[in-house]
Amino acid sequence: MKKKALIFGVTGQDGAYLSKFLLQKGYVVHGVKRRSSTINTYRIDDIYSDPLIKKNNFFLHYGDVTDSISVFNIINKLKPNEIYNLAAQSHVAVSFEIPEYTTNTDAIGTLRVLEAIVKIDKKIKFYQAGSSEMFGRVIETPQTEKTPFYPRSPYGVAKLYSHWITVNYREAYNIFACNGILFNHESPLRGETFITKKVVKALCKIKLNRQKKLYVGNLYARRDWGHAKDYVKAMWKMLQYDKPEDFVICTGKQHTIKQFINMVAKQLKIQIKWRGKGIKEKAYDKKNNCIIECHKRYLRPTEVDTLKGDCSKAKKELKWKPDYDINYLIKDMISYELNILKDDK
Ligand code: NDP
Ligand code: GDR
Repeated sequence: MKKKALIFGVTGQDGAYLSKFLLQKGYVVHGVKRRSSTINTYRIDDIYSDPLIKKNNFFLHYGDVTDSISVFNIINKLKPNEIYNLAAQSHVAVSFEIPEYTTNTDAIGTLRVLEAIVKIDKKIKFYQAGSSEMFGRVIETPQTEKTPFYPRSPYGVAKLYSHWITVNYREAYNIFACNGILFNHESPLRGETFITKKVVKALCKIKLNRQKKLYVGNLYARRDWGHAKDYVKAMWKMLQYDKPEDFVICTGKQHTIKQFINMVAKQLKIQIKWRGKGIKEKAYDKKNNCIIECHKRYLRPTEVDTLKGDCSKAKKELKWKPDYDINYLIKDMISYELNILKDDK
């Protein structure tokens, strides 16, 4: 019998990579998509045309983690072996604008899934998409599974609730529930408003004279960026481990936003020079045109200044390590973007 997986958040970046990964492992994959007025499945549409994936192994269902009825009914109907809860309002800056919705989805959404598991079948394994944002104003560097949390946004606080409710349901009901504490991971399928995608897309367009300028926020925040392809593998490994535990997943290397921009510019062979300080800092090309500016609209009420993880536990116990470094990540993102721009003249 093939294993059956259910993914909440299947239409997102990680949902797309995880679906493909599980299908290649021989799973039957079910995904939950939200109803929207425009089609929101572009990241997974190619699955249907992949000859390696048999058509009757991938199914989509309408649902929403803010709707207990849909959560219960889908789990009850499918009775999957594994559930991956990737559903979230995942943008940290946006969580300050819609804090109540973010909490309902990112915190109570997890409770709804866990409660359904306990009521329907305690043998269902559960993965919760936790975040390095829970470390927030970091208490120590690098961050491990033992580092105390200090979230700095409604998003981070909501994810922290999900972390602890997952631990609590594991201990109270003896279910196989794991928290991944994943650091930033990116890919060509990253949402358009996250900094890596925003920078890669804009600099590709600037290179081809299709855009003049990019506006960003804080250039000096530091992030530990990995590739989503590596990170979905870690999610799966957590559910195959012999006991349910929580794991930090990261690369252990950090860069500032400014360093990331410089690396993208270098790969695209755009020469840039930085001038000015603080919010007035700007980047100029070799003809002295200003191509990057900072704008206070992209600053957050409270910022997470630095994140750098230590994934020794995952390396030792799950035999997981990242295969891709930041240079490959940037190369992958650039080549995807240039390909789209080539077809989109
Ligand atoms: P995305 O924003 O790309 O995807 C989020 C997914 O959740 C989308 O499929 C979205 O649907 C869905 N979703 C949003 N709200 C609801 C809801 N109310 N009910 C059901 N589904 C909903 O995020 P990523 O793929 O990057 O991340 C996956 C998960 O991992 C998220 O929970 C995120 O918070 C977490 N995470 C991500 C990290 C990263 O660096 N990428 C790091 C650590 C944690 P739609 O397409 O319709 O919007
Ligand atoms: P993050 O990712 O908040 O870490 O959350 P994001 O790419 O949004 O920001 C990273 C850092 O870049 C700074 N920044 C900007 N960010 C955006 N989005 N736009 C800008 O113009 C800009 N300029 C500077 C930010 O201030 C921040 O310091 C991501 C999400 O995927 C979460 O869901 C996930 O949990 C965490 O990563 C780990």
